[in-house]
Amino acid sequence: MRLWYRQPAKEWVEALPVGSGKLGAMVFGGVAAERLQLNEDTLWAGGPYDPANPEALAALAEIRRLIDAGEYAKATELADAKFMGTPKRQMSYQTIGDLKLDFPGLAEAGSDYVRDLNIDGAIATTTFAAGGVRHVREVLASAPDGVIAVRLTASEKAAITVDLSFASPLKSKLVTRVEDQALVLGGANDSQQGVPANLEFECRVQVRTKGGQVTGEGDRLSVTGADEVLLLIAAATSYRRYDDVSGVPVALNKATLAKLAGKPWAKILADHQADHRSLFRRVGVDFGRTRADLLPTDVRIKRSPTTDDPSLAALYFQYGRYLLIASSRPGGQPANLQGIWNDKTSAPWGSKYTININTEMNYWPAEPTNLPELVEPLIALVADLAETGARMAKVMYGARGWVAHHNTDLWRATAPIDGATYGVWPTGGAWLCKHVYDHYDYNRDTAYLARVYPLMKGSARFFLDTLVVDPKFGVLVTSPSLSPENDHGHGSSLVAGPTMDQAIVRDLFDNCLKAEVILGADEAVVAELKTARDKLAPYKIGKGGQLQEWQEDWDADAVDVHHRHVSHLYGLFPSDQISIDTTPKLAAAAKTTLVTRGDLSTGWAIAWRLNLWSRLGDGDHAHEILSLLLGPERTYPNMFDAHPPFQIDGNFGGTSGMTEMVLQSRNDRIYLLPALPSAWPTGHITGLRARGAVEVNVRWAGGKLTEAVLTAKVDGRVTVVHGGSSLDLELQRSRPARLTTAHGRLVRV
Ligand code: FUC
Repeated sequence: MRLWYRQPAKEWVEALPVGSGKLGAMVFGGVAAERLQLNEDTLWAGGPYDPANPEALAALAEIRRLIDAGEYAKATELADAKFMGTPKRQMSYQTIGDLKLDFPGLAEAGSDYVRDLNIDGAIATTTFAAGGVRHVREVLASAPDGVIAVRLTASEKAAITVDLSFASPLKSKLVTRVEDQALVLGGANDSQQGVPANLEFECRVQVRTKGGQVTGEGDRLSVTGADEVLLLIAAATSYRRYDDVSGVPVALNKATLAKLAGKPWAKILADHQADHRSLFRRVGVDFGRTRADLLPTDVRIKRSPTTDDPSLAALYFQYGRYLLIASSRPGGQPANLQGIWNDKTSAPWGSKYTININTEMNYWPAEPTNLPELVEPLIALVADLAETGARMAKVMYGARGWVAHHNTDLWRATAPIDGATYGVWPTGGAWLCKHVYDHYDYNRDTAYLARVYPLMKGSARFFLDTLVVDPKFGVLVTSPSLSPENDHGHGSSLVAGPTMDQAIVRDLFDNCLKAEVILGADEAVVAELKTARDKLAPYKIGKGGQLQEWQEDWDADAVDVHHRHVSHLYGLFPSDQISIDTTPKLAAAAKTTLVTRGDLSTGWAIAWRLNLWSRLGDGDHAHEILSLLLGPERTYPNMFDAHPPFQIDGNFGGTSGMTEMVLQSRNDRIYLLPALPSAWPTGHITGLRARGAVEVNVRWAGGKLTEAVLTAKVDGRVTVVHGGSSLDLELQRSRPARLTTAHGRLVRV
């Protein structure tokens, strides 16, 4: 459970990430100069803004008419002119900058150098020897204490001399000063796209030493001849909510640090590790071991395409869980496109929330790998979007309920952006609602469902108000929309009723109907939802035997038949509308589509294919795809996923995909080893979770299931499936049911 290296990081994607959910640092592990690149999850460009375009509603009917008339290019032109948000782009997530530690007297390189990230202990450590002195530098990001803590120690007394300074790419109001034993960087965020900068931030580094002297001068703070140095780094912005920037970062940081007065490193470390392990250790994994796991991590990644290294997959699996724990904690922001780690002021795709796949993928592993608390920031984001999106629905569509298109940011912008062929897609919020319901389904807390159901209902209301009848097929469809971000080859990507939309809206209506039953049904709402649901455009199989991406059989006409998005396969995964056992014909069509699309794609797109092939029950093919993800083209030396560039979704999608190989929870059943690859003959995963609040341990040997243990949090019935055999179980709360196989059939022992 360790990433380790024999040399310091040169590039950012070699540095090691630590995170408290709110604060993040990338640790480079330099000897003479250490660099900690810092992030705080609310430091984004801009300020509260409303991107709703008042001209949009007047253009809506004409855009729809052009689509119905097959004038897709003209519809796109009009949408680009009248239907996009103002501004047409959203705000970027921004870095605080670097805290630099310069060690005068130390050479570039030390001997016996090792740096590592222990993902079970959630701590990054750099050790080396220089001039007969052994140096140890440890960095952690503590959620309970709300700081990044750095400890510098040495084998000799008075051996630590270090100069601290900041380097930030932010320009506005930037001031570094020394205040008592602290180095303080204050400033403001950037304005972007004409949205004024409206956030202040502060980063405050409190220095504690044993022995030695601390002196401050100008924008540097120096420690000379100390036995030990402890840095406590707090950071905050004035962000309180998407519409409230009245926070006082100086006061917040001072309060955070005041609480830590007198708290020794040992206690900070112990509290941090207890907190991290209470989440991390819920799941144990073993896919087998080879000698390859003795090598440094960067070497393993490089060799992985040609070396049998199953424990690299296990490390990647757990690293995904580590990254979610480090980037998504209750009360903070959800994990964005780069989790919380970003060294730029204008990041690739703004390091935002891309909600036409990427943000959802981030959260695919959360429930199944037993980290349900970490979904809270995502649900809080949906609650915000239900507010900003209600205005968008009204202004742009004249509709009730709420809508979010393909991206959002810290300010919860919900307008179509970037260009009509990307942004005119009204189903982003509805997809997020699947996560809102799934959180109930995995945890079965009715009070929670009662609290969040209005969010789902509001999203459904938008579609009840805006679905239109397709003049050719007579079914209910979204329009205007698109199948993310694929050009159908008939002039644009704009269209009515792309398959994905129908599937997402079908899930939304179905989940609302389930919630209605659980919470005490409102018959009028139920009737309305049912009527609309049954009129939604159905799945279609095209002339090539493929699952159609659009209402028309256009798949072969698409501009890029190998397109990275596989949006129309949403029904196979993450949804379970299509499966090899319940809808075998549609599953076969989905397979034909997947074969045409091909395996090699961007990082997250490979990860999606991994999940899809697992759902098709083809473990060996899933494993081949996993090898593509783990190889050096799609995994950086620090194991961050390479789109390229870095995008964290592939990490999370990878963890989810491996879970799907071992356990699937779908169609009211629990599938054990549904896609076990022959490359992993013996292994286990313990502590996974299935729908219905059931914890599941799965063990196998010689490619065969040896034991499964199911422990439910609530009483209930489950059906467990393995190979060709199934078993109905009555589970009692907290009383484990132990299963094994006899003559190839599942039995309870
Ligand atoms: C979607 C994808 C891109 C990229 C971006 C962040 O637009 O199509 O590949 O992942 O999100």
